[in-house]
Amino acid sequence: MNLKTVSPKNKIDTYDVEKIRRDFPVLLQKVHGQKLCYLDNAATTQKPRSVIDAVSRYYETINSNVHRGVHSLSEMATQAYEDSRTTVKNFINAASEKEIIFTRGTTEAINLVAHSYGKINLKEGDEVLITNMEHHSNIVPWQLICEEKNAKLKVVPVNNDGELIFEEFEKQLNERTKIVSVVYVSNSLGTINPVKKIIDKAHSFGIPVLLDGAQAIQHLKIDVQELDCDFFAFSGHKIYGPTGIGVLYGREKLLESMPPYMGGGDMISKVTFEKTTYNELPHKFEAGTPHISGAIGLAEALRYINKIGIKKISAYEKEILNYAASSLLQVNGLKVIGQAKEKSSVISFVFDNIHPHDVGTFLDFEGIAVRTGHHCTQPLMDRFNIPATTRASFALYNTKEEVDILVNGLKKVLEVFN
Ligand code: 7TS
Repeated sequence: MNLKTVSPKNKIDTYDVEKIRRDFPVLLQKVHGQKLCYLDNAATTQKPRSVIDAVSRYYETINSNVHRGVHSLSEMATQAYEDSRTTVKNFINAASEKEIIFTRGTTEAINLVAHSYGKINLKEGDEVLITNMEHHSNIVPWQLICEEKNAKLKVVPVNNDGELIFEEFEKQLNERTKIVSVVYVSNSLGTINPVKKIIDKAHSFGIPVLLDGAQAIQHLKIDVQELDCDFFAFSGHKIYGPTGIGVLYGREKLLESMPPYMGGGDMISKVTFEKTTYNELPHKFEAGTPHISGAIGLAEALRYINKIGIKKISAYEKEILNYAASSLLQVNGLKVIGQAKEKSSVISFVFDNIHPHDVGTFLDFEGIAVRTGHHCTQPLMDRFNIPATTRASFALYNTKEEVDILVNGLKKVLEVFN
């Protein structure tokens, strides 16, 4: 990572972070009498006023169930829900709305693929390839289906900087590998994986690739056709949208070949007690009443991002990350876990003699929100021989002043605990 402080002349003039901050009501609050310094964005992001309003407006004006009523409200709700799908499709440049499945989040999206794709494609002796830096939601669903099918879960190791060892990935690919499932950006380390290289290599063996995009969608430009990935999963709440809504992108041909994941209303074409036929994509994978207001809120969040521009956001966040990396060098004894050359928006660190939970609790009294713990990546913590880290994670509204507040907070932690 570039540890240089970015000089003022490199400042992105057109990025008005103060104006952006005013769009987020939560950020105006005080916590323990201190100005809130919210640095837990990898866990969830705050919501702009436009998203909050879009959700309220839905309930105030067109609340109704979708895909069933002939009455006006139902038609309007259906239109708004399906328009949201189109907004998502355009945001990630999918080829068709049929490839956009609304889920509860990344976790449900990965479970859907593991169970549906796995059900028809995995048999005894087959392999599923993941990495040592996966979130539990990209480990456990695969373990469940591998156990059922007597298939093997294989893991690509990471080096001491927290980078995936590409040569090991290449070595582990073989004719038994039935799917590769990889995190795009690590939630614990911030490592950006070389996903294009991974996809191209896997495809040379005819193996499909799922990208866990939970920490990528809000920071990087995503074009699923350019990436050529087969599946891409993300959560709305990590990209300034509501909780309880997420997306599975899947290549149409693959989704067509896969059986339904859940059964219920809306996913059927015709039901008799003898046999049921299923609805077309994407509805085949959306059983039951969906999170209509969530989809509408997510689409509004994507419009908010589009208004600023994801590339501008990326550049600004990189500036903040570099500033944080160099500023944290001032804190005695702080050790950064994860020094990948390509990183995004996350810094995890430890102290030799102070537990991360003590660091997090102390910082909270200073108004600073960070996450402490294993971040649902216990195997990765084991790899670094640590139980937990303190993690600061940045979003489009964070400032260099907030990085300074974090550094000062950590200096106070040292005074108190050492
Ligand atoms: N994958 C990654 C890389 C994640 O960071 C997370 C959530 C998930 C999957 C699961 O997303 P969900 O929306 O379905 O829960 N990560 C975190 C985190 O880092 N702190 O809290 C949640």
